[in-house]
Amino acid sequence: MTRIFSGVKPTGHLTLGNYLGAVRRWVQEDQQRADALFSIVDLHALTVEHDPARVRRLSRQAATLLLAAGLDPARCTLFVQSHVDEHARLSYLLECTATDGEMRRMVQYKEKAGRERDRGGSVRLSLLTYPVLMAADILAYETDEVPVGDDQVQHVELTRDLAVRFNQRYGHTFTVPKATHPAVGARVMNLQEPTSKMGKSDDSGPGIVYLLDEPDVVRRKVMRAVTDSGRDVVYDRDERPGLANLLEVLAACGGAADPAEVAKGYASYGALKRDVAEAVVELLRPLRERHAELVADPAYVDGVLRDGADRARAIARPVVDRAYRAMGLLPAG
Ligand code: AQP
Repeated sequence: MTRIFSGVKPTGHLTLGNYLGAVRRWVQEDQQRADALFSIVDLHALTVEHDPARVRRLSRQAATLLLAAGLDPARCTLFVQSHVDEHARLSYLLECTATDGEMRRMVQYKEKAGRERDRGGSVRLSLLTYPVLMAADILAYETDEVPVGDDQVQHVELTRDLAVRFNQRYGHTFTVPKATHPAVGARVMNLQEPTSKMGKSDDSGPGIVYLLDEPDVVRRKVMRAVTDSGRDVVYDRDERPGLANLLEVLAACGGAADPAEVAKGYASYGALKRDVAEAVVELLRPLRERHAELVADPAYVDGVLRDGADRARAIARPVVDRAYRAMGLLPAG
């Protein structure tokens, strides 16, 4: 059976981008057809300035939201990354497989390190090495497929390179995974800055639709989305990124329709925005309702995470032990 691994970082409240780019497909497709593991990758949230209490809170909230979105513990494995030591164990071996040049080429590193430095802050070493930890997340589970948004494709490519290199050098140890991504919704853009990704750790609240936003807040954010001075509704990602983003969101909310086709149904920006707002509100309504129920039952969520970590550990331990032996580390007696 195909093995799938994917994760979400507790760096902020989950967004519409996370849902359309990743979570919806985890729920509707991946957990139905494959042996799927989904992780709250909390170690990755420590690569930038963080508040410990907030990371803890966001980890629990992400788990609750993923269950509310429809992840079913009977069909998939949901767990917190730091509950399974194998991720950190394998990460070190992969640091001994990767080169520093490879790490410095990662686009996310360059962007985030640049932002940190512009703010006058220091750059944590883990920001440079985190793609290796991500590779460990994936390789520890003999993963075949990694469903991700466009922003993570480069990291999955790195993971493939590391797996191939390790296998060639030390003998076949890892499955070489591949990235898969949704046709529409692969990159939802910030409503206020439509050339930037809608990222949950950004500060620009009005441009980000959070899954737990009240319906009126969603409507306000969509109605105020930045577009352009044109009048006709046409799909052009390069020249009219704000409008294109709205069309893509509407297409993604309705399934897999082509945004250029969606554009043909509109004569004004106002009508389009109103429909986008209502489509997003309706998309999120059941999720918000289920989330409210689950919040009232934290013991259930804890139990799911405990069982998930047990299952994840049982898969990862033998794979990582094998990698230790392959690299020449003496097994404990
Ligand atoms: N805007 C997006 N459009 C489509 N897919 C997206 N994803 C994230 N944002 C979008 C996908 O959601 C999954 C989990 O994402 P993540 O937690 O790794 O990243 P994030 O939400 O982008 O969080 P940050 O902290 O704001 O990320 P940075 O700052 O690292 O960009 C992934 O499959 C991701 O592709």
